[in-house]
Amino acid sequence: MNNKTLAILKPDCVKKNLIGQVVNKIQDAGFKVNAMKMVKLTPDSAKGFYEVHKERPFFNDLIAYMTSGPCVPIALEKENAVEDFRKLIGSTDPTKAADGTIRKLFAESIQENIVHGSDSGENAAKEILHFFSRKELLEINGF
Ligand code: 3AN
Repeated sequence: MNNKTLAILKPDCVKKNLIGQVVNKIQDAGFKVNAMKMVKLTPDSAKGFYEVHKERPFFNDLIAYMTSGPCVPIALEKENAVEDFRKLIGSTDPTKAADGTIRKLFAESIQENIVHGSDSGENAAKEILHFFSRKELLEINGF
């Protein structure tokens, strides 16, 4: 699958009232919104989502931050979605992100970095199903 990716507008994005501005940037870059909702992650759900990082020193902080308020997962569609979305958001560390990228424009720090983007087609499929059921995806968008 290379035409879908999962974005999450993270709790800092929601708190800073930037949902609209970030969604605008995403749509202006040619992504189609397939499905979208607002959720507050539980610690278990956040730990499951970030399982790959469980040995990293920042894991507990990451879970605390991702459960600190609501976030907005968005299933996106575009040719070459994973790679193009990661280009659009810029480096994990906003001080290293290229000019014009979403993180360069809006992010505070390496942790509070506004938005998540899947890192592979395989993970995109898993991550979309973390937030949206098959039934929901079918009802919403005929997946
Ligand atoms: P990306 O979101 O750019 O794919 P990952 O997957 O390496 O980056 O990291 C997942 C999340 O973990 C990041 N979005 C960020 O919130 C947090 N994170 C990554 N690296 C660090 C770090 N060195 N210190 C604190 N938080 C980090």
